[in-house]
Amino acid sequence: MQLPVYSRADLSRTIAPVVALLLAAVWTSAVGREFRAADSQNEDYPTVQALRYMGRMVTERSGGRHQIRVFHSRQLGEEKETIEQTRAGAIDLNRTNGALIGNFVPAMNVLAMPFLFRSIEHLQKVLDGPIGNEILNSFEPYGFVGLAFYDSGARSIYNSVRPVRSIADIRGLRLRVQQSELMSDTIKALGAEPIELPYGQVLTALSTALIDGAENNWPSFVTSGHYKYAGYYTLTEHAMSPEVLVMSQKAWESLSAEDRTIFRDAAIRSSHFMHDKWKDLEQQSRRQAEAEGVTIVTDFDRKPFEAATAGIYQKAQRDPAVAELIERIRKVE
Ligand code: GTR
Repeated sequence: MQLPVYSRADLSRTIAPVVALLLAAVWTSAVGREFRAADSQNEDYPTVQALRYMGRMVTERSGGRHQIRVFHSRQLGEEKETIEQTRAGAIDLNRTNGALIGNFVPAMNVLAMPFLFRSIEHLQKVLDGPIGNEILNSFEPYGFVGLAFYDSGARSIYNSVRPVRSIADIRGLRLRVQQSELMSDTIKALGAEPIELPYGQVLTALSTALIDGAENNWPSFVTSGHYKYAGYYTLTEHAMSPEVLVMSQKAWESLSAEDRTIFRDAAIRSSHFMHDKWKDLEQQSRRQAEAEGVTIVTDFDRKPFEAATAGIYQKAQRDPAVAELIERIRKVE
């Protein structure tokens, strides 16, 4: 048998790319780098603090190799765009709301369904149990890696026109919603006119009466300044979509197995760190809104609100996987 004869040039042509690849692998896992994290909330918001906490932990555990640089207040763009950039690998980490990432990850959209959870405790039980874990593990086919859930409480409707005490009072109000078909459908089902706007445009839209109101949790309502223009807050608690921290596939693939554990672990710890801060801010925000004259409507009949969203379930349940997930969530005691 004749063995092929390689010239020196042939050999270096074959070996050079292999060596380059090996060097790149050693380089990325040993040298480390800065990871860019996006958050649409303001500098001191609990999710932003949690990302910083995670960053400190990652730096410490990686022996100073990796850093997380947190871009808060939509410095990297509005949420919808940052999610797209994360999917493309241009942003490494993104703390986003369930309703927004739900445009890509079907199970996250389920978590944003109206009146799905009986209480925050019910939601927490689902997220902390096997279903939560399965959902976090379902991100990869859509281009993300789910790392941890963060608190977001319940979302309620607020407006500047009148106190909403019954479903009839919502009729005709122009309410801003997140850029999500599900959120638009929900508000439409309740009889209002949904207006999809990025978070960063809501304050101006309220102050110029382009919209009558919006819907959000207590901390967002207050820290964004919306409460100054929309003095009627009704505790509809119609959605409890949690926040979630995702990593881009590209960044994830650049990590060694050991570093992946460091990131995952730090993300989970950061969500625990945030939990207490969240509870405090929720109470504090509600107190502040009340003290500054916001009318809070708590006595109203939720039943007609829930009944009005039945069509959303009919539509979603056409997908058997979604129907099954909804049923499993409802059964969690
Ligand atoms: C907040 C959430 C943000 C953003 C915002 C919104 O509760 O933390 O990520 O989604 O709602 O309404 O746009």
